[in-house]
Amino acid sequence: MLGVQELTSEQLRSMYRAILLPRLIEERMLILLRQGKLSKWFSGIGQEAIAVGVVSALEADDYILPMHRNLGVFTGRGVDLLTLFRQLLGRDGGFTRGRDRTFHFGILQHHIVGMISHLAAMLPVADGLALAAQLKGTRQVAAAFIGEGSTSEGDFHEAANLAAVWKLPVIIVIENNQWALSTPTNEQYACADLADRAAGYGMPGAVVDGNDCLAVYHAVRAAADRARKGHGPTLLEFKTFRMRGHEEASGTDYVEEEAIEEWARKDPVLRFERSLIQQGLLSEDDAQTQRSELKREIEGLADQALATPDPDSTAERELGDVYASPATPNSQLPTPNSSDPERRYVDAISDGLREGMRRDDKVILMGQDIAEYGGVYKITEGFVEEFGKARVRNTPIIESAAVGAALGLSLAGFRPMVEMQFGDFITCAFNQIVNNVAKTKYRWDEPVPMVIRAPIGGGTGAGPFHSQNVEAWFTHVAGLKVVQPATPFDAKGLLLAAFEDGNPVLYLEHKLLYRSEKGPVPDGYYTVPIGRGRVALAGTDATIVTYGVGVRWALEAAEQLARDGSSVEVIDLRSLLPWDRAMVFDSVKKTSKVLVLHEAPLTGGFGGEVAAAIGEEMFESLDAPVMRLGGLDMPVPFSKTLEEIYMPKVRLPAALRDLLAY
Ligand SMILES: Cc1ncc(C[n+]2csc(CCOP(=O)(O)OP(=O)(O)O)c2C)c(N)n1
Repeated sequence: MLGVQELTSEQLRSMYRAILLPRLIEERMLILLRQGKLSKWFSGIGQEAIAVGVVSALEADDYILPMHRNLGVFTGRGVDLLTLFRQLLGRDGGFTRGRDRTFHFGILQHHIVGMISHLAAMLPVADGLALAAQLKGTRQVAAAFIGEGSTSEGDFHEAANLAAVWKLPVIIVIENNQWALSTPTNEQYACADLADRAAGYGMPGAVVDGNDCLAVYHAVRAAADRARKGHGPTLLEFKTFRMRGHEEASGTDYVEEEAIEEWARKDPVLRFERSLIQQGLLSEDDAQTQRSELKREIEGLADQALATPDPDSTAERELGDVYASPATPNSQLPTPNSSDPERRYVDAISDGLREGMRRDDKVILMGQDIAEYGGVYKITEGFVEEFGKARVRNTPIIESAAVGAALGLSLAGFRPMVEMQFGDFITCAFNQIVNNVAKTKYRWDEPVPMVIRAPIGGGTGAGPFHSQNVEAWFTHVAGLKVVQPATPFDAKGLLLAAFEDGNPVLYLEHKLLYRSEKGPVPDGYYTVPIGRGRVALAGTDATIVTYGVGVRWALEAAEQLARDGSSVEVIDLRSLLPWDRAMVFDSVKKTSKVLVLHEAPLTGGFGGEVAAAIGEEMFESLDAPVMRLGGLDMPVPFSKTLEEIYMPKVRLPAALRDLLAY
């Protein structure tokens, strides 16, 4: 065993207690599981040396991102055990109040950021936390746990690469327990050791005995020292063994008995205990007394937790915790003034970003080619000169890790913005957005202020992968807000509102409008409240509810019809999640006829939501069925002539005539 001499006997004895505690808690949990008092358990028995070694080697304010077998991180950081037991048993008073299971939560007070089920999703978050430390100039590091199986996930590679490129103070802690559910390592990866990959990312890597608490301690200590000196990340592969089934119900039939016996002889708790006894730092009696005392304490806590009722709540309370309340609720509705300077839509976005960055130095921009190059649409041109490279950051081509890193930054007090180079590529970040970013506030009550900007839409002859409208993929996701401005005024005001909001806001900007839409945009700071629509044109005979480029088409069509004596009202939703139901319902009450229009394909489009709500709530005001018009249910074609066939614009005049004539 390495380096015993470098730790005081006091430290070694407290490390013994630290490794014993999770083992004994787990043993209790396994009994509760057999008694049917616990629904599921992912055992970390045999792997405790890694969690305990990591916690012991790091400072209390270093971030740790544990996974499903790392009870030792929570106990090691001294989290309240009764709350933890209530959490593990799914009772009221647990860290998530019954909203998520076992270790799926963070406690920022303890600098722990817990997992989501999606494997590897927390690695990019560790990058963001480490970046926050780098930007603030603290000496904190972020250590992220991951199983060897999960190193096959894309997020692992994106995050490792990003950490290396940005020299982030990150420690990647691979727990190689040789099984990923039932899959052995030779069916998971083809390199000899996962630590070999480190060289490919440009960081040091090492294989470490994961059943030796002190070996773990020293390896992590060295990696942390390196990170604190600004030398960047380290990848540590801890060899260990999963002694029990993937989770208790699935068993270990596929594991050879000899392997289990061999690794039982290397049990990290017994090994550490024996070594302390051999060195005279612990007596057999001492060890026995500690075990008995801890067992008694654990039993008492488990009984107390079991006596706690199941979570009790109401729909209102649960819904009320999905979003953070906006920092400064906006009640006034600003409107453009014709004396304001005229700006293009693209310049209004740029202006809004600049205002947002000037107002709050916690706003950090990340995206592909956004720094010196100014972004593919030149929205951030000149930003590096004004704000510096630390705040205007080129990322590698990593949509998922960029969003994950933004989550980490956000948890550490920043207001990040990620620019998707094209909205279509947001699919590569889907998991981070819908599972990690959107669900954090509800699960463990930590707000995630951030903005994701995405240039979307067709009409530019850009083909199936640079023309899509992505809103419906996200308006289904509680925890996100989704906006889509149609005018330069709203483009700036909604962007500033998105930064102010305190929630994750997806800001969709239509590429066709960038340089063709112009209008008055005030200088300085103003916000357009999220969730409020706008009557783009008042009318009496029918309503078109739309957003984005649809507003332009609707206004053109309404103008055409006005010549024939029909008066069409156009509602620009501006915000899709949440959307302005009251404004839409008022308009329907007035006109009794409504058409919902969007560029995205019709089936499953956001218009279906609006149409359904009108049908449910306004049935008695309607003089015609609610009509919907969207793009054809097909990919957006490349050729301009084919793209015109796709676009609903060509079908709009006829649809409106039908509606008016109904
Ligand atoms: C993205 C994703 N795919 C699949 C799963 C299902 N799953 C949960 S744990 C697991 C095995 C993980 O193996 P490993 O990363 O080696 O960690 P270990 O469980 O061995 O600690 C799988 C396949 C998941 N949770 N997330």
